[in-house]
Amino acid sequence: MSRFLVTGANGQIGSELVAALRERHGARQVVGLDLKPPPASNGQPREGPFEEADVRDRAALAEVISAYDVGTVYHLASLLSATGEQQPDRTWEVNMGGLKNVLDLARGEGLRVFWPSSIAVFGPSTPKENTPQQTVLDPTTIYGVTKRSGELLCRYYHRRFGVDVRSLRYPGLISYKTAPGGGTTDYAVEMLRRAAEGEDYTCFLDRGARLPMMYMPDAIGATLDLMGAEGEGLTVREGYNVGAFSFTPEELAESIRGHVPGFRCSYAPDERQQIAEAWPSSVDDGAARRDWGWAPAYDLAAMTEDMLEHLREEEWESGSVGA
Ligand code: NAD
Ligand code: AKB
Repeated sequence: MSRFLVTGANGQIGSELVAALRERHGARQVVGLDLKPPPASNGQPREGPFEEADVRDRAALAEVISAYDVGTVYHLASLLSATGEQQPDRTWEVNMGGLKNVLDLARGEGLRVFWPSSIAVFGPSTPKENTPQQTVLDPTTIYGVTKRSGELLCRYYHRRFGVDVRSLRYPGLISYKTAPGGGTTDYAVEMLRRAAEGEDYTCFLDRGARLPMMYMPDAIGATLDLMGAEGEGLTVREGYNVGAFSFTPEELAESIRGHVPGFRCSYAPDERQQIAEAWPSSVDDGAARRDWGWAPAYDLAAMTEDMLEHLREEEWESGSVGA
């Protein structure tokens, strides 16, 4: 069986996707790739193969794909929305250069590709509530520009060269295993972590900034389900809208107080508030539900409970609570 390659393997999603794929297919079948070796603590089985490479380096990617007989690439390596605004040139080079390299190699080698898009493709003129699959796309960040451009490139490579490339517009993802890497939605993970540590939190978004969010087990499930679906049934090759639940920072703080009664959150919005204001509050994911059976398992209450339970376990294991 040909192998799976996950780029950006050390990241918030990559670390959990590598573990899930290794669980399904065996550790040797899944190759992680990132700029640096994975930290010991990120949950990836240590025995699986890992390659240090930059996705901007097409020759290095080609060598890894050939050496491991890779048949499917999960191409996650990217800079995110907040980091992207600090480094727009690098964001274009990594996000677009990396994707173009992967798609060109896929075209030559007949590889299957998963590439994540984002709610960052939407902008101020997009309908905010229940945002349709097909709508105005006017991103305001360089990250959003690379996601929309990437969507069009994926659709083009599928139509023109027959590349089997599939994509999801992930909302903000919430997880406890690996810290998020420089996004606007990262506040949610930060808030939950501080609450689990018994501390207050100052939020960098305003109390009313409502954004679509999803718990990581649903995101991993959606990714694997989309890649397991029959290709004929897929009507969207740019990036399926996938929704789970939406909340404001104030609503998340309230949900946390159901488990941590004294928890206090204050608000000091910074430049990330502007990014959040351009994104939708909720998305219409009817196409994903119809085409490949998308249905999330977690809502805000279930996510909050599960996150706090795991984060508190971590605290006890590290000895920082009750020490
Ligand atoms: P992350 O920042 O946690 O991880 C990205 C990984 O890519 C990092 O480990 C980083 O070292 C690696 N990387 C960066 N530049 C690289 C390069 N030149 N070569 C090789 N590796 C490189 O990001 P994430 O949250 O895991 O996101 C993964 C993908 O999912 C990205 O495409 C992101 O846009 C998308 N996405 C994420 C979210 C979310 O909430 N996490 C939401 C929407 C879309
Ligand atoms: C970010 O905030 O940049 C990401 C995303 C929604 O793409 N979490």
